[in-house]
Amino acid sequence: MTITITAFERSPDGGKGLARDTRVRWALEEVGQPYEVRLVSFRAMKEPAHLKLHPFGQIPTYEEGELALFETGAIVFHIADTRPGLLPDDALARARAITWMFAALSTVEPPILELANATLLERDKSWAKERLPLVADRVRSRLNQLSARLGEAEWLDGAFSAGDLMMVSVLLRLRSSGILDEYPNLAAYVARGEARPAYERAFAAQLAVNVATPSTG
Ligand code: GTB
Repeated sequence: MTITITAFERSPDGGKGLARDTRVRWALEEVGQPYEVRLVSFRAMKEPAHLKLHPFGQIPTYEEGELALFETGAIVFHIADTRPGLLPDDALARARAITWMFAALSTVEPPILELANATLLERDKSWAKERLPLVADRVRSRLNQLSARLGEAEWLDGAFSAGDLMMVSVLLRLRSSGILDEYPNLAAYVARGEARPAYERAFAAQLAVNVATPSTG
């Protein structure tokens, strides 16, 4: 059955892989599942046809036969749950890998998004200079804990899993801040993720879209 995901017609990052279709592409590449991509403009995302697929008018979405999904957590979980390669067979190890997916999305990603918003959207506010260090320290507080847990391990819990895929995807958003480099083991962890052939294919595919239709903004 054909799988179709949606992605930005022109990503604001110009193809740095930070838009969230990259993590879905990565999951599909890890399990060897071919997919198609429908590119959508910012305007089309807010129109009824897309809102039927995604109630919040965002990308990515995922369609497979009668199934339509939104939210990258749900999409990556579905891919990992229905194809071998991203979740262990052992029930307990599987539950732990899923826990790391949730941890990435609900504990580590929120302060990182706050930092991105503070840096990109709030920088000209009168209070931005005072707030930014507080927001950055909230990120550091999570990274201190994550770094301590990862230690010198290659991945978060045994073999590479959907939990690592999601955590690396979330941490990648930090790169331009320089904060990731304060944690050599996390920087190396992210680099290991990016070096996976499946990630490289996913990155190249999203870049090709943005090279073909570069952002004018
Ligand atoms: N919780 C949802 C999920 O995980 O699927 C969040 C989806 C989401 O934030 N989608 C964004 C979107 O559609 C694109 S990925 N935004 C348009 C809108 O809301 O109108 C977020 C994103 C966008 C751009 C960059 N960038 O340029 O660096 C990075 C990340």
